[in-house]
Amino acid sequence: MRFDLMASMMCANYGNLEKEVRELDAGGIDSFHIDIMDGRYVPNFAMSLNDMRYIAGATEKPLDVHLMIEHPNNRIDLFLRHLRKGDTVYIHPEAEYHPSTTLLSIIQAGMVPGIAINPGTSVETVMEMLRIVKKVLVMSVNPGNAGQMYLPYVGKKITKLLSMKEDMDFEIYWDGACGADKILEYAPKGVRGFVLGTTLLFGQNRSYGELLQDIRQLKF
Ligand code: S6P
Ligand code: MG
Repeated sequence: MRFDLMASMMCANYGNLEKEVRELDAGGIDSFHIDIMDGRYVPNFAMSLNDMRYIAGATEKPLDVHLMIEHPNNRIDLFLRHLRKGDTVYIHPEAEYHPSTTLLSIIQAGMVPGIAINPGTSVETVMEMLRIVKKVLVMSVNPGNAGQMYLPYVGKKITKLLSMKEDMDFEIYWDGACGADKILEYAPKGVRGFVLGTTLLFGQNRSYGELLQDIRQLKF
């Protein structure tokens, strides 16, 4: 079964970021998930522009940039100029007056446009944007922190999005509290990728290569 695995780099060991990137890369991660926060849209500061630039320069794998910032369009150029064609940029529609304009900037720069949907955000409120984006990142925790509990009511929203994805031409990705149980349940239903943080990948006292191999060999 085909599904992508993304490493949530805010959970990495910043004491040796180069080693972390190298081991994840060699261990078979598909892309690096970069959680950019501004302390306003979410109550936290995680990664920022320099962290993203460093990781972009340390790997040839794609980046998956999750912007949890207010009005991303104001300075989206700062991020886009350091990304490669084919990298993904997610915005939160609630954080922008004109999110479709921001998505257009991402498309024009050659990146893959995405929206991130908070647990409390309904599919109906982002419907038109589903026609523009290629990726939908479903938040199964409230944005801002790693290590939170899964919010089960998100499941119904994923079911709804799964029924729309072919027609509207987007793929669904999972972000938050992703354990093996979630991959076992949702990859066969059509969720295309999973962001891995403290629940399944970081702080486990086993190598990233072994952990990723275990996930790839899950018995569906
Ligand atoms: C949350 C962020 C996520 C987390 C990830 C951590 O604001 O967007 O990408 O870093 O969910 O994973 P876990 O397994 O610690 O919840
Ligand atoms: Mg994220």
